Amino acid sequence: MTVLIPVLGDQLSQSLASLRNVDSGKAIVLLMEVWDEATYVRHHKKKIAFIFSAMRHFGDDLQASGWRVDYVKLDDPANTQSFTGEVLRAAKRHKATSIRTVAGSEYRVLQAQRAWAAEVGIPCDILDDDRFICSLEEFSHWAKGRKTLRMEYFYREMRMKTGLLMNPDDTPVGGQWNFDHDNRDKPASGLNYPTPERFDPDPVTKDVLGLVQQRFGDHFGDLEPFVLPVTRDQALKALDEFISTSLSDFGRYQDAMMTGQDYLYHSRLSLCLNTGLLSPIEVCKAAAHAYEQGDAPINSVEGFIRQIIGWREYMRGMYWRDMPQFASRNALAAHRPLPELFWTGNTDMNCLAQSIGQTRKEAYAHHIQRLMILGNFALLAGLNPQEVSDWFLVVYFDAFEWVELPNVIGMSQFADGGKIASKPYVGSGAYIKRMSDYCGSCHFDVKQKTGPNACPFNTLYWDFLARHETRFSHNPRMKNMYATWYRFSEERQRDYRSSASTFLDTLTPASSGWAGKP
Ligand code: FAD
Ligand code: DLZ
Ligand code: SF4
Repeated sequence: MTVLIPVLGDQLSQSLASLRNVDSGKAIVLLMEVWDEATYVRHHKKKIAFIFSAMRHFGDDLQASGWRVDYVKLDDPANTQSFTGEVLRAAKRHKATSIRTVAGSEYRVLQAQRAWAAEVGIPCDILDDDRFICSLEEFSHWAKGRKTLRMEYFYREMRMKTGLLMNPDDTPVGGQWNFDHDNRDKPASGLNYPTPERFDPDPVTKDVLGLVQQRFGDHFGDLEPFVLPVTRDQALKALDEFISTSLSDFGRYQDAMMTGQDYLYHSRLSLCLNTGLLSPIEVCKAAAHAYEQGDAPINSVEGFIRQIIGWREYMRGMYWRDMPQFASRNALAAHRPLPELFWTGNTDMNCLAQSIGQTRKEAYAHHIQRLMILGNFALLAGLNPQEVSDWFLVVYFDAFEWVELPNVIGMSQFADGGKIASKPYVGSGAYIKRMSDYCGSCHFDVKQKTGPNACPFNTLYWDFLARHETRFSHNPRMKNMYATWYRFSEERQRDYRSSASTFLDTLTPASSGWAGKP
């Protein structure tokens, strides 16, 4: 009797369901580097390097804990380069009598796993991924019968379920569920921004860097410097460092953007969370502990915990509720091709150039850069949401479809018709000027409303509202915006729209191939 336990690249946790309650003497853990996964979109080089290095270190850790590990490297000549091919081959090699695996986090992968039993000809047990706080069943139960599925109500349930920041009488600590109104400070110069810890590559990572440069050298993004945490110990260090240097100011400056400060007070823990190096509950407990010790204020700790037990869990629930249709939703009928500038960063719009430049360098941008610079621009410009989604899937180190797609198609592009967001996240140049230092060194003038030097966000903003008047003018949360639009003279309205149109004509569509999809 040999049980084969395939562990995927985002399941790198020794407490994974498939590794529990198994006799390790009768099991083989299979880790596989496969071309199919590395190229279903042409991921950022840093992301591939991170995954391979974290997988290789995880394989070593498992072995040190007494597991028999079969690790298939990308350049193994016998590698079939697909999950299914490798499971089939390993099942034969080890004369496996059954397969035990945790459900893939993405729809595409789960479909493949469901076919394994038939293809290999032995039983295949697919276990729920219980690294999440809310099971998919529990999410369906919460969603059942509700007219709208807003995150805020889901989040309160998760607070009660976990007991995080809760008083013994089931009321929220601090007397409120949400402290977001305290979390809108502008960036400030002269602040002592923390410098993220650098994890210098060890020989395992150096090997991977060579491989990635050789095999994926034409993918988007800079491979080096590579200083990401790749082991559980390093991830725990990164968590400690965030809690001690950044958490207390996380809330205040959560929405701020500043040139040269890629991370500000953000945690950068998304890739460790999404790949299993850290668990969401341990991260939230560490933050709650800092609050209890008086080391971080409630607005920061509540805001941080909400992102994880609220947004992160909610996005996963929404993804699985609506897949596979979710991926092709385009409620606003947006068809403009993705412009080349998303790949090159060559644009006179400084906010876009900064955010894309940083993305190329770090495979990271923080939430407001993704939502209110890149996503906002894509939405206002009417870019095709599927092309936008593919771009996001390629460029960020934390991009896995279950979390990327609902954030892009739902939250950012309103392409789900408003299931996730009650109104589109759009803003003019005034918002970007308020929350960043980008406008000061921009070719465009954020104060100009129309004409060739006007900030494109200003003209595109009004053009978007005019384009979608029928859909949004009755939305109670957008009434004030439309009231302003209706106060403009017809001539002014025409000026806005023609300036927007002139700008949109300057966008060159991306040459095909960057994302890697046909
Ligand atoms: P912090 O600001 O420190 O937040 C802490 C943690 O909260 C994050 O690590 C993350 O796990 C969680 N979190 C915060 N916001 C969200 C959210 N909206 N959805 C899910 N989790 C959240 N996140 C991804 O993990 N993968 C993606 O592919 C991804 N794509 C995005 C695309 C768009 C258009 C937008 C608007 C957001 C996207 N996000 C994605 C959510 C969020 O931007 C990132 O999780 C965050 O920027 C990661 O950086 P951080 O770890 O420093 O986060
Ligand atoms: C992202 C990624 C990449 C680039 N390569 C691999 C790989 O070679 N082997 C692997 O097991 N996982 C990889 N991953 C992560 C997977 O895409 C992720 O585990 C699945 O999408 C889960 O649904
Ligand atoms: Fe961006 Fe407009 Fe500011 Fe330039 S002026 S940085 S385009 S918001």
